[in-house]
Amino acid sequence: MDRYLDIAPEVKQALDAGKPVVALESTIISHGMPYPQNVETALNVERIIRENGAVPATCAVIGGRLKAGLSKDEIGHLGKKGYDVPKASRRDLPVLVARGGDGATTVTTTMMIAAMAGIRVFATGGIGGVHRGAETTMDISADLEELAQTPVMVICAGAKSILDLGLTLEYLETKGVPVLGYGTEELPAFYTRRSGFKVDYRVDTPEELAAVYRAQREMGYSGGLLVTNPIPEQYSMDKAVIDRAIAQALDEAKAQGVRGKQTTPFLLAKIKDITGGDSLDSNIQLVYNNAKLAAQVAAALC
Ligand code: PSU
Ligand code: MN
Repeated sequence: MDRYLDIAPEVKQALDAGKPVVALESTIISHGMPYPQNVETALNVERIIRENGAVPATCAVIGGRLKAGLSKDEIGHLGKKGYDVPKASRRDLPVLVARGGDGATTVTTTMMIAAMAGIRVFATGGIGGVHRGAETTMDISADLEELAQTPVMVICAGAKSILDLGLTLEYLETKGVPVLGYGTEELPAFYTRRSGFKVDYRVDTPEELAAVYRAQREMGYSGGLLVTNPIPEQYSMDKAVIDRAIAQALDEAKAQGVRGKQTTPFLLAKIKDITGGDSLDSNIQLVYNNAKLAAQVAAALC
């Protein structure tokens, strides 16, 4: 794997010295937010991780190289090119690497790169899951399979209700992925703190999260952990507003026959259009909140 992987010098040094490192994804940069807020947010996330005592490793594919840790210029490049950078899930990596292409890593491929580099904690916004209507479309995010097989702790704000959250939890249960609520018994729904679904366990401290991760490793599990961290109260959105936007986005996706890997980016962009700046602001704040917790957990693991 090392033949294909570049670990940034600062990240490599931290890993060798047993210091805390936090992985970050790049689909959120190229596909999740508009320019220039995407670049600004990505750089702020790195700063927050540093302020909390860890080294950030934003992951991507650049010129066919798997990257754990990007320069400011590389982050700027991914942000400016936006949708022109292909969204890279597990099935895309071999092609991008062979062709020397660029790719924005999803939760799946960021977990893969983190595991190759030896990074244990990864912060993001929301994960993919089982889509509504998956009983006929079979649209289930590769993120769930990756959580089942790759030993990385993913810290997110839950999942958007563009997904079927109940089926997503069922799938994770089948795959043996622990779903932990940080300071909550309820699965957060990204823009809102509540979803009506229970998580498996409530966990209240970074040390406790570190202990669960350690136990999982020491018992020889192959898969990862999902930590769901609710958006801070002051940034959470009105449930009725966001539910209406999601319903409208789902209707438009259906009417336009959107499918496959375009589904999630299409729905995210529509929701952003419908709700205007509000949802973007919430989105940014919940990522900051996850970055901070991830740095604390990474420190607790060291
Ligand atoms: N959900 C969000 N924001 C995101 C994504 C999902 O609320 O940015 C991105 C992540 O990179 C995630 C990917 O890994 O979309 C899932 O895509 P798919 O559903 O096609 O597997
Ligand atoms: Mn899909």
